Amino acid sequence: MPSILLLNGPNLNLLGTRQPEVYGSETLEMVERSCVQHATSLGLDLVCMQSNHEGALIDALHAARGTHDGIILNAGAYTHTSIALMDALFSVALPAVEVHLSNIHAREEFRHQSYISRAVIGQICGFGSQGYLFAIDALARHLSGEANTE
Ligand code: CA2
Repeated sequence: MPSILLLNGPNLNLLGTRQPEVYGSETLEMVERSCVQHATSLGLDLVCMQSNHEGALIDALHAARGTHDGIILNAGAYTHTSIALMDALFSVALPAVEVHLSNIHAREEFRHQSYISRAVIGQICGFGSQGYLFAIDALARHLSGEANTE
């Protein structure tokens, strides 16, 4: 069974506790549960992890090589700053989808830049937690060879 790593970055452990108008009212646990359910329904295994630490996220990406077949990453604010995370994504050479709950392009200027987007097959943003489900669909298609993404 193909396996996907769902990786969430800094502050996303606080989902559902503040700023529901921006990030929704579901907790990370709720989001992860529906992702596992959706992946299972598509015949995929999905493993979830969250960290507030850049190095731990990089370690998780390195460990994904040989363990998982694809990656879904919401790197939180590291999206806009971390060349190290971008390099780690390139180095593992697994298909990855970038997800953001909010539409980062409609927000402050500093959120428009994503280092992560250079290393992924695509970016999904602005659809709240549904974006993770879209990312699972996209990876499922990609892994099955049906998609026309590289
Ligand atoms: O829209 C997204 O998913 C973001 O990756 C979320 C990051 C933000 O820095 C990015 O620009 C866009 C922030 C996550 C903060 O999450 C919280 C959730 C609830 C309460 C407080 C923070």
